[in-house]
Amino acid sequence: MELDIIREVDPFIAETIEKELKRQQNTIELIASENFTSKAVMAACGTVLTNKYAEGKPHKRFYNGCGNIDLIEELAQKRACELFGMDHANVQPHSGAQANMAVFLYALKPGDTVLSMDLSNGGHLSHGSPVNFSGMYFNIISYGVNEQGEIDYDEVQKLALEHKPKLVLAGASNYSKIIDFKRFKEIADSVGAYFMVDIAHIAGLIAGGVHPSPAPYADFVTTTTHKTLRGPRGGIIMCKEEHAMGIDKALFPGTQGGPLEHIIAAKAIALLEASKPEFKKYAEQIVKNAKALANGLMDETMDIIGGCTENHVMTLDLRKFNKTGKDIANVLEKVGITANKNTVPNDPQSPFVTSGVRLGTAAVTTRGFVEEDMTEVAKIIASAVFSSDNELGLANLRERSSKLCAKYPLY
Ligand code: DSN
Repeated sequence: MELDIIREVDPFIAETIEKELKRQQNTIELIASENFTSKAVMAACGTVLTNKYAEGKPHKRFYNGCGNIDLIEELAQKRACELFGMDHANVQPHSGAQANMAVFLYALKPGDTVLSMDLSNGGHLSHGSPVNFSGMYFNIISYGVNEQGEIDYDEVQKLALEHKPKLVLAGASNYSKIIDFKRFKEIADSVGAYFMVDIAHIAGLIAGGVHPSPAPYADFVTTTTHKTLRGPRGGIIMCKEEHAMGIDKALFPGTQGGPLEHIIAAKAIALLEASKPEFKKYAEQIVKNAKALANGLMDETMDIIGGCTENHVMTLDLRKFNKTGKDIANVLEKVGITANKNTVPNDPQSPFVTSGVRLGTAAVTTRGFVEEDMTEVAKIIASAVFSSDNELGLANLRERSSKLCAKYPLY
């Protein structure tokens, strides 16, 4: 229906969206940061709310005519606070990176020290990478992971005492273990630092009760809404009440302009969905599927960093096969599996090549995949790694992927 409307105006865009729909339907999506929203979430993104300017916050806007917008944004804020147990929520960040930027602007002065996870060890660009504003304007001290893929909390404590950061940041883009927020908070307290947690990857797992919550400990919690939380693309900042006004100002006018109220409506819907008992089952199944995938891969002689996963994500370590993440991610695409190349700890390859592939189970779990399907996915991945030069073999594997996709229709 919507596509027909688009087609009348812009056939190329309509046709390309249709192709993308088919790609998503006929691909096993293992990118750990992607998911498939509900139709209700998606519908909200295409509404008249996109027409409205609403700079400011509910009931304190710079434009008139915001009565309906206020109701929607307030409800989204309330649902975020209730779901994650935080005092205050700002639902306007356009993305996780914008959410993080606003916290940095509020909590730090240029040159202040931040202790955060190194990007190549599983951190995030906006946590202090030299190519991001966070690494350009602040003094970043990084912690990493050991060969088991685990944060060494004693090392984090040591770095904190040595460098006296003003902000300690927990949270990652590629970390497969449960994060000990209590321990991080003790470290932050030991040097009088703020404690910030970026839960972008694990927000849905926290909402579903399968990962501990940082709420009792954190000054600031940032997240994206489109990963395990299964909402529209966007971000949220939550914080303790004492920081609420400063955080709001740091986002607008500090770093953003007009909020995307159509996306905020979609966030409200996703937050409602994430509060339902079905979502708890979904979150549990994400973790079961991740464990089944990791075990399946190891049964096929593949290496997983840390030897297991405790959440939705894992890194396939290709070093012993002398293959690169870049090549294998491309081979996987040929067999109908989408994933992304990713560094392994102490990777000998550059970040553009890498020795690993990151795999996550949030999206396939939304489709309905269960453990036995993940075992088949593991077999397809392993066969693709072993027969990466055999075009006929790859074509057969593509068939097996298509069969799995057909078992769980999407949209
Ligand atoms: N793109 C996100 C991810 O893949 O984890 C990070 O920004």
